[in-house]
Formats: sequence, structure tokens, C-alpha cells
Amino acid sequence: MTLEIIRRGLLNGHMPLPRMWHDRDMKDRYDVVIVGGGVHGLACAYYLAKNHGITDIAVLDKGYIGSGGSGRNTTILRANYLTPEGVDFYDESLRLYRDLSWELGFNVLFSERGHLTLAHTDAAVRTSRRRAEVNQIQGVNSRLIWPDEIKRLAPLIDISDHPRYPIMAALYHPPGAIIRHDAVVWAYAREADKRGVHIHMNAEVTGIDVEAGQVTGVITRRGKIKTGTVLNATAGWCTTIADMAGVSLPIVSHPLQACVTEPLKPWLDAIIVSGSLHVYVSQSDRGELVMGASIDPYTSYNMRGTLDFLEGLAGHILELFPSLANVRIMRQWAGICDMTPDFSPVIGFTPVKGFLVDVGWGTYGFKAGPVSGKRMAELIATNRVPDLIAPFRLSRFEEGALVGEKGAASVGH
Ligand code: PYC
Repeated sequence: MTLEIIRRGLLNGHMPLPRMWHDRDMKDRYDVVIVGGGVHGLACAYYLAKNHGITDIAVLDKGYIGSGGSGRNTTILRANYLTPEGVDFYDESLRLYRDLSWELGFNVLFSERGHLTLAHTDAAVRTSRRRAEVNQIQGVNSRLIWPDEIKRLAPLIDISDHPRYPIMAALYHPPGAIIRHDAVVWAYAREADKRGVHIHMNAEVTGIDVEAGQVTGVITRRGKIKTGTVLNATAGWCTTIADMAGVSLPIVSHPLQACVTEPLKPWLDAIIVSGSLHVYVSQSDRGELVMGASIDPYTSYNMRGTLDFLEGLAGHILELFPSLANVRIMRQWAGICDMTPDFSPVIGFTPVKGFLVDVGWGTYGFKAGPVSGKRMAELIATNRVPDLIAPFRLSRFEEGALVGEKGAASVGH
């Protein structure tokens, strides 16, 4: 590989790199149509092709691939959830992410950093202890730590008793990691494309055909496709797509804002989260601090940043790290989060035959991409719901079998 890079350098750009995926003519029929070209949709296409030999697949995106939630997140990967169902599920995803560079033959810059959820109140310490115990029972590495160890892991953090909310403890999750999000999307796209999957960009879905309770096709701005299987793997517009098939989802959509600072020399190894101060921060491989807060408190599809968010976030970050006072913000953005009543996703079958969902990710979507893709591929190929995703079925809302994961959100909502 090194020699190849030198050879290309010497050729001074006269040898273009091969395309990662290709523009194909849209066929009028596919075995499977996946709506949403983010990490979930592309991962599902890849695992369908690789693990199950199903390759007659179209992945449709209304923009370019990775232009939705997959390109608008803060790339935090973790498995320190609150329920056994959530812990097992996100743990499988983290393990898939850990091996992804090797699996896809593309460096996705997986970087294990350790994840600290700070506790500033007695109630937060109690929740952290409970999460640590549930994690340990499920075989996931998390434990409660105290201010001296927190200071060792993040030397610039203020653990004095001066702040408004002094730090009392933290849930420490050593496997917590960050990754290069666009590389994940590109690598899944490349490997799916290689196996015969068709990726169609600028192919917004405007309708879904259903006859006698069975999906029969998808209408896009680029033409009509016949199919018996449609997977809704969208974020932000998942209820719009589901409505087209006549499926109602218990989901509301809120913006989630984030920002990055100018690049700094490496000083923060761990990922730091404070639920009480509503902030999370990590340092990217480029040296930028990647920071975010809670979802905006209103439903909207607006993806513009607000000054209000920046002011609130900066104030809280400075309570944790006063020495950042002169660091400049470089850019900000927002993504749309589809919130369910219990903060767990909705995955699996719906009352419409052939219409499947992988939606409702709230603020957890990016970290679940590989496992959802792999397990939804298994469901499509076998027509059976894998045990790992069964708790997240749509019917749980009627059955009163919620999987409450609000307490595992990085920040209070
Ligand atoms: O759940 O780790 C998380 C998270 C960070 C930003 C949004 N969600």
C-alpha cells in the first residue's frame, strides 16, 4: 500500500483513484429496495450481499450518501446502556465497528478513547452505578470511578468544589470510541457496490405502492421500481416514508446541534459527557473538539445552527474545562433525531407485509449502524426476527413492553 501511495504521488495525480461506487441505470425491479443511503441502509445492503448472497438491491437516497444523520453526528461509539437489551445490542455494534477497517478493507480510523459520563448529583451517581452493574452483568466493561481517577484520565478537567455542579463521580466505559463517520459510509458503499448492489443518489422516494396489505413498489423522482421488500432506513423523514406505506410510527423529530472548534494539539484522550450540564466533547484525529448538547426542545426539520445553542454549550463546557476560554468555534451543524417514547429504536416488521423499518434512533443512530444493518439483513434473508432485535419491535408500544433507554442518553433531554 505504501509503495502504491508513493507511485500515485510521483504520477502527480495523473492516475485517478478508482471510483468507490458507481452510477448504475435504475432498473424497474429489485428484490430489495432500501430507502436511505446512510450507514444503516448501506450496512444492510452490504450484509445482505456478503452474508446471505442477496445482491439484487437498490439503495436510494434523496441526496448523496451519508448526507443525513450519518454525516451529521459526533461519531461517539459506546455500549454503556441502561437495559440488558440495549447493552447487548450496542455491544455487538461496537464490536463490529472495532473490526470494520479489517472487514471492509478501508481505514475508518476507529479510535478507542474511553468514555466518561460525569455525575454531579446523588441521583446521577445512583444511575451510573446501576448502569455499571447492568453493563458488567452483560459482559461490558464499565465501572464507577471517583474524581482523582477522572482527573488522571482528563487532566484539564475542573474537579474542584468551585463549579456550580462539582463532579462527584463518573461512569467509566473504557471501550468507548470515536471513528471517521464518512469513511464508514464510503467503505460500506464500496463493498456493497462491489457485490452488485445499486446505489442511486438524488432518488427521493415520493410514494410506496401497497396492494392487499403487501408492498409492491416504490415511486421515486427517477422512476418507478417494483419490489416486494422495502426497508425504511431513514432518519428525520422516517415518519414521512412510513406514512406513504400507511404505517403510523410513534415518533417525533427534533434537531440536534453540534459544533467543532479550531484544531488544537492533542490534549483530550477520553470522551467526556455530562448529563447534568448537557454537554459531550471529544477531540478528533484532526485536533478539533467535537461538542454537542441535548436535542432542541421543539419538533422541527430545521438543520440550521442557533446562537442560543452555542452560548449554552460554551458556558457549560467552560464549567468543565475553564482553560478553553479562548478557543474559537469553527463551524456548527444540526441533524434530525427521530425520538420514540422510550428512546429505543423501532426495528423489524410492520403491519404491511414487506414493509420493514430500521428507524426511531433518537440520538443513538450512528453507533447502531453496523449491528442494525447486519441483523436487518438476517431478518430479510430468513424472514425471522433475530433475538437481538426482537425487543425493539413496533408492537411493543401496544404490548406495554417498552425498553427505557432515556437514562443512557449522553445528555438529559
Ligand atoms: O449517545 O453518545 C451518544 C450521543 C452523543 C451525541 C449524540 N448521542
